[in-house]
Amino acid sequence: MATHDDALFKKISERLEVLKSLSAHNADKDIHEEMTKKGIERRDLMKWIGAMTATLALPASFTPLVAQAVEMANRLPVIWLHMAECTGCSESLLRSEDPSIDSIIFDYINLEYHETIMVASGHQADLSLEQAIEKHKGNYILMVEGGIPQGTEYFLTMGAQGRTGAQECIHAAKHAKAIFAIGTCSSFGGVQAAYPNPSNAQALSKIISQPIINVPGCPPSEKNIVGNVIYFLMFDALPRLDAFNRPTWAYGRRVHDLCERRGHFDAGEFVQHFGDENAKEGFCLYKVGCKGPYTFNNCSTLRFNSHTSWPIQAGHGCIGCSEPNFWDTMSPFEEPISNRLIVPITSAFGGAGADKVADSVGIIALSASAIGIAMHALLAGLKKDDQGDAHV
Ligand code: FSX
Ligand code: SF4
Ligand code: F3S
Repeated sequence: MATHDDALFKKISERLEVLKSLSAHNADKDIHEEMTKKGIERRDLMKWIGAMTATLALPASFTPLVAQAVEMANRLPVIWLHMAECTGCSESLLRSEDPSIDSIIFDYINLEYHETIMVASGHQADLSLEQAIEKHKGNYILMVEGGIPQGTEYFLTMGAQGRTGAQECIHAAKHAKAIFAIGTCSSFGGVQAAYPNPSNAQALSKIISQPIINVPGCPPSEKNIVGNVIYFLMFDALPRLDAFNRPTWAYGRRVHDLCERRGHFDAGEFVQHFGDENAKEGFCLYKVGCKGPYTFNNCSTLRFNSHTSWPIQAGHGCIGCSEPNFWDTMSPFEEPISNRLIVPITSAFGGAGADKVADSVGIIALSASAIGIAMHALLAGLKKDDQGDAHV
């Protein structure tokens, strides 16, 4: 093992020792027993842990550390707030009908407050939130789902005291150890913030001033939510982030890079219309609007619903759901960007112009490397301003 890995291994081991000494929520519970109760065999969990180790870009020799972090997930208090959204992020994770390993682990953490699944309501719910904040001051992770209307209070008030969403976020963030914006709405505004954004919905980063880890996707995959929890348990620190504050272990590559239809893209084999012969052959969906070349996410390898499927496998192109402003910049979703008259300049990659070239001189000319070079050049040119917003 290299020296760097040795040092990292030691650091994580020390962190896990500290975790061991902390009091555990439901201390009588054991993650392996919880898995067995839900019909998950030990070897399936070990397989999941091996895959998670690789997903987090850690060497295979770190697998036992990831296993320990999973066992100690009940040491981590989490407060989860709901803002303006469809609750798809929670649903992606909790799927009570057929719980996945990810959802069982999430169930096992110390989820102190989550409005969708808790019994309390009204004053009782307010009290639960206050008690959770007080009890875990400085130690809890705050997860916020949904966009947050700003300056237009009547669009989102919550709880018995009628606090606005923004007030609730500011209040809960004050004593959080780390803050995750779960989903595209919380990370970037999402569907609420789509033009004309009548509720003036904003990203969490516009509401609070602390550092935020964005975990976008509409919804994000359960692996990206749980992976961040595991990462935080092991490192007690923020992961490496990209220009949009997304962890690079999850959002470091484009959907297109590892897409199962990529061979067809390279060979110039495209679905021309939904339902045509090429669709039956599983050809590339670029010409029916796939935005995989412009979208940074790991769905092509991790997939959804316990690795069952993902949008492109199901036959629809990627709509770019983990990118800022995707409702405005990536739509119409079933047309390539080149078919538009105007490319909005607010897009992260707006104006790349690569597709225009593709459609007029033949898609093969738009080779993987051509798009890759364009994307890397644009990303390298992204800067963060004083507010931490990335722009070209
Ligand atoms: Fe829905 Fe979450 Fe989309 Fe938003 O996911 S799946 S609208 S990202 O906040 O509930
Ligand atoms: Fe896959 Fe879309 Fe890229 Fe085609 S354009 S290879 S369907 S990501
Ligand atoms: Fe979203 Fe595209 Fe993945 S639409 S789920 S980023 S394939």
